[in-house]
Amino acid sequence: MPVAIPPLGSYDHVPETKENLDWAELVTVDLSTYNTPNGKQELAKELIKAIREKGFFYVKGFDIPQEKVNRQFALGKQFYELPLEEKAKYTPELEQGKINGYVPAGRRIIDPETGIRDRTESYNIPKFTEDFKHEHHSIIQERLSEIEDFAKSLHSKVLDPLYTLLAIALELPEDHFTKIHSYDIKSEDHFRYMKYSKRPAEENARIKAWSYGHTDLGSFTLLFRQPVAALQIRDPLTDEWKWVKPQDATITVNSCDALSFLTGGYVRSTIHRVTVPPKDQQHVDRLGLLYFSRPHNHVQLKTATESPVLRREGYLQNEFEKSGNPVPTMEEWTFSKQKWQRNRKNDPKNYTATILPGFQEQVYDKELQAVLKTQEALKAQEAAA
Ligand SMILES: O=C(O)CCC(=O)C(=O)O
Ligand SMILES: [Fe+2]
Repeated sequence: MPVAIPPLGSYDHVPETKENLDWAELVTVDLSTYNTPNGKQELAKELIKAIREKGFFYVKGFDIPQEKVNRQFALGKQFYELPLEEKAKYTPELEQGKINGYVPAGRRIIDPETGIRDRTESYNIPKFTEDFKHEHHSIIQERLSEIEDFAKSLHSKVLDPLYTLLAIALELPEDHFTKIHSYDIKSEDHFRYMKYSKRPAEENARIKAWSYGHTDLGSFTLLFRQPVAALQIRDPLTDEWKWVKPQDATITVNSCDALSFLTGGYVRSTIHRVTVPPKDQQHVDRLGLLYFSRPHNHVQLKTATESPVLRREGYLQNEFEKSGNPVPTMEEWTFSKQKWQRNRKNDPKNYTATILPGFQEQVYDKELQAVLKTQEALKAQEAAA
């Protein structure tokens, strides 16, 4: 007899902050006009402007009911309520750069001065193709077909339209980017439930950010609206940190490293971080729902010089091409960066390591830069003594 699946329960989002934060001004791309005459041309212009100028935008009108989104939040919440030992059974070999499964909290020092560690847990679910094994805790396993449908609907209803619009904007064949992101071929895409547990006020007062500034390594990251303000982007023009406002019924999207490589830097991979939430939201956990879209593993990350736009504008080489180094495949890039992310520990020199020849990482937060400098100087003194 089949065992009944326990009900998910409803998911209530917490109230938004009342604080008047310095919000980023981001464009909303409304996909409900995608199939109207001229719709694609207009949206393509909006999209390319957004990812050239800010690297972040909102998308709405994508025909996925909020109820389905809320069920995913409810599922994430249920999973994170499990005891640590249960969740830890699903931890992959993180040091090898693997990330599918459970990534426990406390692996990163987020305040090098005090040694305070992160409280961030992730659960990553790869594509539903024969390339990936799906062995999950029963809470996830029982809902796997629902998760599969949800992940695939993100591809067909959000990502495919965005990749088509990008191709139109670059005057490339419309399927230029959808072809290298199609669902059935192997890529390291993943769907993620992410939880930042709340912290005591005195700890929040000491910490500068819950995660430091970084860029994402793939093509587009989708971040479902959740109300706890904490995501900040570094404005590419002014270098100021701006808060990203949770907008109803939207997904926040950012363009990432791979798209920047494929367009010779024409598209931005914008620096962002998760900072300490405003005071009126520090008493709640912050649960996120994300999808990381990436090109197929075998795609070589070379500039699409066949784009008339990139030719006219003179964006014809990315970092690897400019430096004369081998241009990596997406697979090489992914695992090199993921390994670096997991192994940099608290050693100042690891923060600015070369991920692959031609691409060096940077520290994007002034506060972290200062602390790392001091630590480096202390180490040098100790070595000399
Ligand atoms: O939780 C967020 O708002 C952003 C998370 C993020 O930047 C990431 O996981 O790469
Ligand atoms: Fe990110």
